[in-house]
Formats: sequence, C-alpha cells, structure tokens
Amino acid sequence: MPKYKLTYFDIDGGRAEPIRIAFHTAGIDFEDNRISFPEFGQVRSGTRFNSVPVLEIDGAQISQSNALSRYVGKMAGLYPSNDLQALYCDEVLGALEDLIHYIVRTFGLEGEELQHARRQLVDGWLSIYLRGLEDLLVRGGGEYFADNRMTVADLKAFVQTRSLCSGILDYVPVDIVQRVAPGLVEHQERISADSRVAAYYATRSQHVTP
Ligand SMILES: N[C@@H](CCC(=O)N[C@@H](CS)C(=O)NCC(=O)O)C(=O)O
Repeated sequence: MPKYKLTYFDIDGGRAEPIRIAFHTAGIDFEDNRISFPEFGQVRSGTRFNSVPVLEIDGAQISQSNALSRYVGKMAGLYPSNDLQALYCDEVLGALEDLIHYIVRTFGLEGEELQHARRQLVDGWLSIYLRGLEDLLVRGGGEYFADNRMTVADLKAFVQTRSLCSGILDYVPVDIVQRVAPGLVEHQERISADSRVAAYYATRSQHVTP
C-alpha cells in the first residue's frame, strides 16, 4: 500500500473534506497533515500551484481537489463505474468548484464593500448554483446526485451546504439554502446521517465545521 499524506487547513470542511471522508470510508491509512493558516504561508510555496489541498503518494505531490476526490472515491466505492453516472457526478463536482470560486472572490473584502459583494453573491451566483444543484439532485432521483447512492459529489455538496448554513459567511443568510433549494437541506441531512459519514465524524470528537 502506498504512503499517503494529505495536506490541508485544520478545518473540518473545505476542499479536502470529501477526500478525508473517502479515505476513512475506504479504510486506508493516511497522514492527515492539518496546517494552521499562519503555516500556510510557508507550505504554499512548496506546492506546485501555491495552493492546497495536495496529496503526496509515496512522496510525489498531486493537486486538484476534485481529481483527488475521484481517485480516493474510487477506492472507497464512492464513485460510479458507469460512464454516464460518472459524468453526472463530475458535473456536480465541477459546479461546486465554480461556486467556491465565486464565494472566495468575496474573501478579504471589508465593510460596505464586503456587504455589497455578499448581497450580489446571494442574489446572483449563489442562488443560480443552489437552484442548479437542486435540479441535478432531482435528475439523480432526488436522494443522491448520481448512481442512486452516495458518491463524492454528495460529499462535496454536503460540505458546501453545511458551511453555507453555518452562518460563517457574513451577510449570507443562514436560511439561504432552505429558501432557494430546500432539497439540498434534506440532502445535507441525508448525507450527514449516512453511517460512513457519521463514522468519520465520530473519530473527530471536537470538529469545527466552517
Ligand atoms: N483547483 C484547486 C484550487 C485549490 C485552492 O484554490 N485552494 C485554496 C484553499 S481552499 C488555496 O490554497 N488558495 C491559495 C491562496 O489562497 O493563496 C483545487 O480544487 O484543489
């Protein structure tokens, strides 16, 4: 078995969280290298694209969270083997990555500028993507996005909607998902209750979910 080392922020969320849950589901040992935000300054210069997460496989560093989710997801039984279902899964992973980019654009702003940008986000891209994702959930049958079972697409969506409902983003109402795409709140509860996800969080006694 190769040696795996996953480097990401010390938060129970974000781009690495589906990868961590998939490793745990697969029963594969990995080094969960959690870095602080101050440490990131040093770590980023040692990464190919100045960003995390990165996964080292026997010392060779690989980036891109969706690619990593797919890779570990396949080992965990969390990725479809059927090509069309895999495409459905990938569409959701890509859409969520787009949404994260729109959210990240508002980071670092302050005061009225932040308020304005977040209101635009809520009325614009955030609503568009939440509605679109709910639509993709309906296409998948209403419970999961693809393959009629939990895949890494469900994990990434769950991590993102949980974060949106947590109130961590100023000027983003905590009920935004409920108002715009209530099916995604039910989905979040379904994934949170999945025995594999619950088993992972049982290993994290005091997890902080952003
Ligand atoms: N496409 C990359 C994006 C990675 C990315 O932007 N990660 C953020 C943290 S979640 C980062 O490291 N940003 C660099 C920075 O803020 O300087 C992926 O999906 O892994």
